[in-house]
Formats: sequence, C-alpha cells, structure tokens
Amino acid sequence: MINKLSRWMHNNDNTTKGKELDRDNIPEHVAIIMDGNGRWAKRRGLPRVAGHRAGMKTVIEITRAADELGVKYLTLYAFSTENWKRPTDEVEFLMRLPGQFLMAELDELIERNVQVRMVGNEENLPSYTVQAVREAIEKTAGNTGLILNFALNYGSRAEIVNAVREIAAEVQEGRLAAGDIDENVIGRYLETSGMPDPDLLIRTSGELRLSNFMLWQMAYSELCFIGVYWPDFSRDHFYETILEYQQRSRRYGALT
Ligand code: V07
Repeated sequence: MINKLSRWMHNNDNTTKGKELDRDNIPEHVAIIMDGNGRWAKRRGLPRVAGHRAGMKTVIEITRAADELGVKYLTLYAFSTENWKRPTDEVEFLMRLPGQFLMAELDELIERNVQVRMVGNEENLPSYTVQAVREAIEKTAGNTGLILNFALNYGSRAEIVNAVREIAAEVQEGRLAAGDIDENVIGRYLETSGMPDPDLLIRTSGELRLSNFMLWQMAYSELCFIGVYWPDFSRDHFYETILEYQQRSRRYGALT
C-alpha cells in the first residue's frame, strides 16, 4: 500500500472505480494537446478567448498534479504553427497568455522547483511573448524538479525539416558521414534533444488526431483521447489517463 496513491472518482464509470495509481509506474514524460477551449466557451455563450483564459487555470492545476505525482517532463501544446490562421484578435490574445500565466504562476513554479522550457520557433512570436518566456526559462534554469515544457509556435514537420537541414550541413562540411546518420543522430537535432520521448500523449475534447505534434517522438507513446474540453479537464481526469496508461502493456512492437 505504501506505493499506492488513493484516488477518488466523481463519475459513474465503474470500470476503474476504486483502482489506485501505481506510484512506481508514473509516466516519465506526459505530453498534452490542450484542445476544446473554444468549444467550451461557445457552449457557454462566451467568446472563444474566455475558453483560452479558463484553459490557463487547467494548466496550473495539471502542472501541480504532475509535480505531485512525480512526472519528470510535462509538455503542453500551447500554440501550433497552424494557429496563426485564426482571427488576428484571437492570436493577439493568445500571445499575451504566456506573460499573464507567468505573472500569476512563476512564483509558485519556482517554489515547486519546476524548470520551464520551450520548444518551437521563437521567430514570428511577438517580443513580449518571447521576453516573458525567456525570463521564466532563465529564472528556473537551475531548478531540478518537474520540467514544464511549453510547445509554442511548434510544428513537428518543421522541426524535422530543420533537423534535416542541420544534419545535411554537417555532412556537407565533412563533420558527419551520411552513413552515420541514425535515429540517435536525428533525435539530437530535434528540439527535444536530451528529453526522453513522451510515454503518454493526452488529447482532450474528443478529436482523434496528432495535429503535427511530436510525430518523431511519439513513435511508441501510449495515446489517450478524452472527450472532455480542456477547461473541464481535472486532476481526476489526469489520474484516470495515467491509470489507463498503467493498465496497458507496453511492448514496443517487438514483443507482441
Ligand atoms: C495558452 C491556455 C491553455 C489552453 C490552450 C490554449 C490557450 C499557458 C501558456 C504558456 C505558454 C508559455 C509559457 C507559459 C505559459 C499558454 C498560449 C496559450 C499561447 F512559458 N497557457 N497558454 N500559451 N492557453
């Protein structure tokens, strides 16, 4: 019992009711596509941006939960390269959220020994967004707890294209032989270099797509899709997805 975490449920799903999380099998890296904020707002007759603001509360709550469970890496898809196609006022609002979030939450993150990181392209982001995120990265660089990794202006194919260009340049300059390119080399040129691949991907709101998120890195991830809008995603839903992860056998293809 010492390594079990008691859980409680607020749904009527008897299939997992009463089951406990195994504290010795917490996923090291959890990645989340935080989807459904706009629909959450629409359902309430609110503007889409109200959903984004509500979604920020979920970010801090799930960060706390991940920290308390001992998750080592939490990667959150906050803004994709596709999101630029949204109306300019919505994009403008979204770009202010990193600064607002950090203004409200950075002290707690520091108290929790959380290290903030970012993956994605800083170019095209407004300077106030980059400054806020950079400040948080610098202030938490020495922290040794949960790594809270925001994917901001991130796209997986663009990340792979950049890696291929850099590797090609190394080959061209004679520093690397083409035949020495392997999966480890490619991994080192991705923005997630040094991080383990996600063990668990969660996507909220019921959409069943990866949407250009960490395609290389998710080759073996357990995928968990939940039909709850991100602002409604709770600590209990998070426990539920981790329990689902623990109940699946992870065989990496070879051992089936
Ligand atoms: C954003 C809130 C969560 C739901 C998804 C869309 C809206 C937190 C951040 C953030 C990013 C970087 C950082 C600190 C916080 C954020 C954007 C949107 C663009 F260093 N939430 N959140 N960034 N939403």
